[in-house]
Amino acid sequence: MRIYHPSNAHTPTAPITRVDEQVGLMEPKRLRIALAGNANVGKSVIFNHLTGLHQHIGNWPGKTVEKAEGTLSFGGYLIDVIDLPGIYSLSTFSLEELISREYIAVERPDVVVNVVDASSLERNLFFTIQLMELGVKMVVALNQIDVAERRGIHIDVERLMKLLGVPVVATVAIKNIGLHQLMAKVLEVAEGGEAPSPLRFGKEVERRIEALSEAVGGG
Ligand SMILES: Nc1nc2c(ncn2[C@@H]2O[C@H](COP(=O)(O)OP(=O)(O)OP(=O)(O)O)[C@@H](O)[C@H]2O)c(=O)[nH]1
Ligand SMILES: [Mg+2]
Repeated sequence: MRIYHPSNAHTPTAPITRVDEQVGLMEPKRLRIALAGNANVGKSVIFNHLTGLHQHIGNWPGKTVEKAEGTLSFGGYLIDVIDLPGIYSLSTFSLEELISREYIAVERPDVVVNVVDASSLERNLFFTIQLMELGVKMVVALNQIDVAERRGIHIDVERLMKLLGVPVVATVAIKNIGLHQLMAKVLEVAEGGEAPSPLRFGKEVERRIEALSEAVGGG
């Protein structure tokens, strides 16, 4: 098992190519990805690194919440990236949460990049588990590991990945560390990966869930 430490991190050798640097006449394959997660985890920093000047900032239809879309070229794909609004609280249904959930569940992006704050992992994983329940292909960006390390929090990335059954890539977005690896993993998942299996909650809870879904006609 490999414990993550910043000294293991390395700046990517091959830079992420933005659309303006793209060459060749072949029609690129298209992909749609969404950055989703709690507020203040680093989604917009990642979004800016990936898309640079190729951004369009508007509003969600009929809402006052900002909508940021951008494009990047990576690994032969033209990738549309959407920076979803951060989820502030799971106890209240905020506008941001509704927008994010609806986009993921209805628009079904090819891959969801769930950005989590490594220094508040427990709180952040609530949303990760909810995403897993939606059955979308996903990759976890374990961001702000520099902050976690400074607070003495060491995360075993391999173990987390095994426990969740979802790929996890450690990143320090403000230093552009791990973003190349993150995008490589996104492509891997888009091309061949499977959506995560929903978590099993134990016999008793599962039995009750089954009874409830039968009662509401879900079989
Ligand atoms: N130390 C450190 N700071 C980071 C890292 N990533 C982001 N930040 C900082 O965290 C803060 C929040 O980053 P944002 O990208 O705005 O977060 P967000 O997820 O888009 O937040 P919302 O839009 O509110 O949902 C900023 O002050 C960033 O500079 C990181 O890897 N390390
Ligand atoms: Mg943001």
